[in-house]
Amino acid sequence: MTFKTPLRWSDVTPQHLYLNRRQIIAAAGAALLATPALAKSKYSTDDAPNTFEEISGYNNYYEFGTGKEDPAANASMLKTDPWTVKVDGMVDNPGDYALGDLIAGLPIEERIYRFRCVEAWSMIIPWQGFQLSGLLDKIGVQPSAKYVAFETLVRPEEMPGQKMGILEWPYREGLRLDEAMHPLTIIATGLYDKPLPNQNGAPIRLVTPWKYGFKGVKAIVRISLTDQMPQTTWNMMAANEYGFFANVNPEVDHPRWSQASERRIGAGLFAGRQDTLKFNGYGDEVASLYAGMDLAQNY
Ligand SMILES: Nc1nc2c(c(=O)[nH]1)N[C@H]1C(S)=C(S)[C@@H](COP(=O)(O)O)O[C@H]1N2
Ligand SMILES: [Mo]
Repeated sequence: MTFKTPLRWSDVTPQHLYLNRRQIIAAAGAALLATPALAKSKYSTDDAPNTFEEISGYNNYYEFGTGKEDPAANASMLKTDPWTVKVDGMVDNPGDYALGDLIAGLPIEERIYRFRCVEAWSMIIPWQGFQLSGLLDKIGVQPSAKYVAFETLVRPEEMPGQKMGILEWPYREGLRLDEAMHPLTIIATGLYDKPLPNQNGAPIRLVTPWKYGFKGVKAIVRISLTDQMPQTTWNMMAANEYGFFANVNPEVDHPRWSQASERRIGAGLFAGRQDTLKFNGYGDEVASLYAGMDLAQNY
């Protein structure tokens, strides 16, 4: 494919720009663009991604306020360099790691994932990141470990929401070890060929696409291996509404609203709601992790 007329990037919307750029890369090779060619992942969806503006302008990040536009307005004050991550618990190589050392050598891929918030809205997000399993292999998980716990930074001077008692800080999340080792589970370092915006969880955040968005703990400063199911922020806050597993499940409603459908951000006023898919559409990959478990009890 060749272009007869030069494309003017300003003529197209970001979503079209994204698709055109992919076609160009395929046709002409990476030499045309300065963007490093990232490995294509078999785990990516073909759904058209949301725009960068949507993904970085409509966020949940209570450290910066509870409004969807608060994180974009307030998160630029967070200093993400230098960044230290504490690795502790049942690991062979515990320590306080400079982020660069901790993730050195882990292959970064693009993963275009569906994202489903527990509040029944969704997006398609082109993350860049590495498989959490690679990091866990590096730090040496001991045989006794059964869970991974994560904590977000506590720095009220730069995270104004932490001066308010909205949640108990630090924000905490956790995964069972088999969930953490699953190839779909990534730590994101960027999106849309850019470093992760602060409001999306810079410098590193968890992404588990078959689970509700609140599992995706942002600005991670601690990774602990344990043999006990870790406490998680939303479960501590309202155990009857937010369980440990948080698997996307249209058959199990939230006590205050249905989970059967979702609103795709950016789809327009008249687009209508979409049916929510069990495990957010990733059932072929992850359903076997929960064989024999009652998912209405283990929500
Ligand atoms: N530290 C921290 N991580 C967090 C949250 C938060 O408030 N604080 N919100 C969660 C929720 S409810 C969602 S839906 C996702 C939103 O991620 P996004 O803003 O990148 O779309 O982040 C999750 N991670
Ligand atoms: Mo969410």
